[in-house]
Order: sequence, then C-alpha cells, then structure tokens
Amino acid sequence: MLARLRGLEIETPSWGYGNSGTRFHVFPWPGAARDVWERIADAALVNRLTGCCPTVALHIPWDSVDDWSELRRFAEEQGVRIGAINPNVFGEDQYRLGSLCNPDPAVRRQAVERCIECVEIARAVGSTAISLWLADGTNYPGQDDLRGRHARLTSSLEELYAALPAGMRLLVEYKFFEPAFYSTDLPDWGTAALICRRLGPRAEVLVDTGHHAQGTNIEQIVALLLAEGLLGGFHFNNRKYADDDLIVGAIDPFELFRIMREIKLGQDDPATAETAAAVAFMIDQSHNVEGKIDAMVQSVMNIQTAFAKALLVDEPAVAAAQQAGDVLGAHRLLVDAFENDVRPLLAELREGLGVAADPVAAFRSEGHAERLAQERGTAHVESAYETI
Ligand code: RM4
Ligand code: MN
Ligand code: MN
Repeated sequence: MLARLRGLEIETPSWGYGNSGTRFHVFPWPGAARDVWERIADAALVNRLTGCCPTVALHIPWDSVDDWSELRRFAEEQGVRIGAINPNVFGEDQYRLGSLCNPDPAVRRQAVERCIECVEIARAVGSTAISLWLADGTNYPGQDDLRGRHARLTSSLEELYAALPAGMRLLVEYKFFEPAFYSTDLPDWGTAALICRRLGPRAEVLVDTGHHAQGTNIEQIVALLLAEGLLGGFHFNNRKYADDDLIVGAIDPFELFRIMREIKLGQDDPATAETAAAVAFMIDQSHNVEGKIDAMVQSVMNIQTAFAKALLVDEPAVAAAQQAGDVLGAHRLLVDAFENDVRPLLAELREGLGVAADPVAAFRSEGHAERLAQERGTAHVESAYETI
C-alpha cells in the first residue's frame, strides 16, 4: 500500500506559480513567481515539501530562455527535472482564427514550427512529452468549414508527430469550449482518441478534469481510454461551472476518488497495466484569489488522499456484489472506502519520504511565504481585461 502510494509522482505546472486572474482583474500575490527561474524554484519547493513532485511542466513561449541547458542545470540543482513541454499556440495575434487549423497556410506553418521548436526544447531539457492544448475553434456558424478544419488539424498534427524523436510522446488535450464558443476543433475525448489512433502509438489523450460539460462521467472516459491503450495523462484541477482551474478535489473529492480508482484498477489489470504505468499525473490549475504554492501543495495532498482511498476499496468484494446483482452492496463498498480517514496512512508515507505530515502547514509555519514576499515583492499586474 505504502509502496503504491510512493509510486504516485505528480508534475506541477510552471504557470500555476505566477499571478493569474479572470477577464476582470488580476490580483497580485506577494512573492508570486515573476519568471521561469522563480517558477522552477517554487516547483522545487513544492517537491521538497511533498516529496512526490519531481518534475515541472513548461509552457512555451511563456517559459522561454536563451540557454536551455542552463535552465535544465538550474532545475536539477534545485532537485527537479523538466517535464512536459506545452507549446502555446494561442497567445499571439496571428492566431485569431486558429493555429494548427487556421485557414491561412502561413499561420498554420508558424504554429507547426512552434510545436516543432518545442520538440527541440524537450530534447534539450531531457523531457519526453509534448503536451498540446489548442484554443482553435470558431465563434459563429458559417465562420469556417468544419470538415476543412478537421483536415487541417490532422495534417498539421501528422507533421508534428513525424518530428517526435524515439521515446517522446505527444499528449493531446481536448476541451469542449472556450475561447471558442461555437465549435472547438478538439472538443472531446472521442475526437482526441480518433486523432491519436490516426497518428500512432506515441500519441495519447490527455484528460484535463476541468474540460467537460456539466455532469460528464470523467471516470468512465478514463476507464475507456485505459481499455483502448489511449490514456496518456491528466491535467488535474477542479471546476464547478467552466474551466475554473481550482484546487484539485476542492469541489468534488468523490469524483477525484472515482477517477483514481479507475487508475488503480487499470494498474491491477494486466491488459491495461502498461498504459496505466505510463500515465502522466500533472496538475493544471491557476490561482486567482489565493496563494500559489500552498494551493499547489494542497492539490498534491488531495490527489494522494483520493488514491489512498481508492487503494482501500475491497475489489474482490465489489466484484462479488456486482456478480450477484447487489447494486447497493457494491455501491456501499465504494462509499466505505471513500469514508476512511487516510491521514494517518499519509502521515506514515510522508514520514518515509522525509517530509512533514501536513505539508501545507509546514509551508505556512516555515515562513516561506514571508521570505518570498520579501525577496520578490508584489508585482503590479495590468488588468487582464485591458491586456487581453
Ligand atoms: C487551457 C488548457 C491548457 C493550459 C492552458 C493555459 O485551458 O487547460 O492545458 O495550458 O489553459
Ligand atoms: Mn489543461
Ligand atoms: Mn484548462
């Protein structure tokens, strides 16, 4: 049990450490990271506090530097490695009508080149994953040809896939809306799965838990993608209404438990074990009104809590109840596991990892927030509404 919990490593996102906000305002947080070096330093602090976050994802060009080997060395000195490289093909003026699906071939070329540049960066920093989310879509019926956009998407991605060196994976993320409000070119897991099938075995689907319509059964998507060998990884966060990017498990810890149980079942089934073993557990959240580092640590703890509870489900008993048609009995077994207090177990895990039983409390009592606020100050952030 402890060994399985120890095996759960979680990647944190560089972009979760800086100031972020809504369309209406960005509230600056004292001591929030101001550049990629500080973002990596904060990810390394999260790793020291939790003992289970050895990698940090980068977003390009937000995290671009001139010398990648210097950044790699810096990360390693801090005790972390660079994880997934996320090409950003939504933050520049030319992407108004899309990136890889843009009707203008010259813009598509720029977007493909950005992705291929990210493959080179990944190689330089020792990363084995490109994690791609597209903002592409349309806002009005008739704005563009839907089948034409799909064709552009697949041919652009074929070019990217062909540029991947051996051992590097492409994780394809979907999201049903936003920033496009009529059609999104990669709206759901099915579209992502079809595209990955077409591309080849090193293309896999990335499930961002905040990217579904209300009420979607995410654990069922996870189960199906595992069964089909197509689950590549997660972007964990929680949402209530849209792509809220809240602290993982903050709104619906039972959903997180159900997702982690599918992961456990996938690990235990020889038919899916290989896919499950390679799943990348990444966080993708941003903090508008709270501190960044302790919120990230809380998310890590909540994922561990959910996984520990999932490991406690009496699966042979569940299988027997299912076979006997005992609907309530099977359901109660899940709820029983969910209701366990796993804090003593996680305290034991953390003792073994050499970290505090409550890493959020440790962050708060060790004075990190005050030190960072002192060193970095409070940046003034332009209103997001004025700048976007
Ligand atoms: C998107 C998506 C991507 C993330 C960007 C910043 O909604 O979740 O994964 O890179 O936000
Ligand atoms: Mn995401
Ligand atoms: Mn998102």
